Amino acid sequence: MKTAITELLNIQYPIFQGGMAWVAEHTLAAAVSNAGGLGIIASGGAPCDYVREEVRKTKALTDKPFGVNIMLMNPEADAIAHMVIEEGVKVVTTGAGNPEKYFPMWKEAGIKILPVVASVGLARRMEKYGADALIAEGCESGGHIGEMTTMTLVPQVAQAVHVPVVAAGGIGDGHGVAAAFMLGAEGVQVGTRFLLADETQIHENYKEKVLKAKDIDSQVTGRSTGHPIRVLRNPMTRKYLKMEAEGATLEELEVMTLGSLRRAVVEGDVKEGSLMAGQVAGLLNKRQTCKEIIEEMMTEAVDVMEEAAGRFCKR
Ligand code: TUI
Repeated sequence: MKTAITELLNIQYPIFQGGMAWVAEHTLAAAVSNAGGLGIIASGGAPCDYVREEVRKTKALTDKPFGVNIMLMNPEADAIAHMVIEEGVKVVTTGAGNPEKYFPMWKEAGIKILPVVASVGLARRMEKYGADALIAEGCESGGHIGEMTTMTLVPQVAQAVHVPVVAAGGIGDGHGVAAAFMLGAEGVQVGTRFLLADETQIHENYKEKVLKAKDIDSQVTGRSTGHPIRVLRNPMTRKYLKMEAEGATLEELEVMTLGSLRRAVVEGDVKEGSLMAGQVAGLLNKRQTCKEIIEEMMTEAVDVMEEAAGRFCKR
């Protein structure tokens, strides 16, 4: 399939793997890139040296393009922004903030810049500063989210800018891919479905929770802190939301969540850990390789679009 995104990045399929903190490391990113999508290494809150090592390990596993996601609330975001230049990374995505101060040096280095945006305002600003494409992420996503849904955000961003748009949030099968294209996207970013990929190194307990999740099993914690995070409900979210409703301070809430994503991903603590996952988790029911995920989603998307054209468009 050829779209503005496959052309821009020289990849086979217009599917990105989301840069999920603690999850998106070299085995996952390399498997996605080798399967023809765009694998992405996450920085999350990790130190720069850790992310650099992940980049080097990914390079050893694939000669295809891959990206690095810089979570801008990471205290070492500045160092990581320089590291991607030193390591010759070709594609950078950013999240949870405004990356414009890094644009001049990334452009100079020839890096393709794809900020994640959750609003039309930031989308316009990123285009003005020279973003090569935008990832419009709706609040169906797991992890840190904005206010808009994918259904409403993607067409508004696509209409507001001239650069290609990648849709993210709630896309877990070929129907979602087809829908994203209909909304004006030229590509999709998929997170939650890749939690179930054989190549992810997350704890089995986490995968089981995603497999068992139903449609309404995610909740948003932290709205009162200004950093809303979508996670699967568990004893930790119940305690957190109760404290939040009772007016707990930012400090009290932070103490509760500190290290909670690591607890879930690495230790498999599905009771007190933070199980970041999107609303699409209820749709997902099998483990597959990255190659199977990508090929199945693309085949299904093409089938859905052809079938729809035949069914709805007879003149
Ligand atoms: O970044 C994400 N999702 C994430 S990051 C993450 S790691 C984390 N762990 C603990 C606490 C906080 C984060 C887990 N999930 N998605 C991209 C994204 N960016 N979603 C929303 C935004 C966003 C929101 C507001 C981007 C920019 C923005 O405004 C920036 C501005 O200054 O205008």
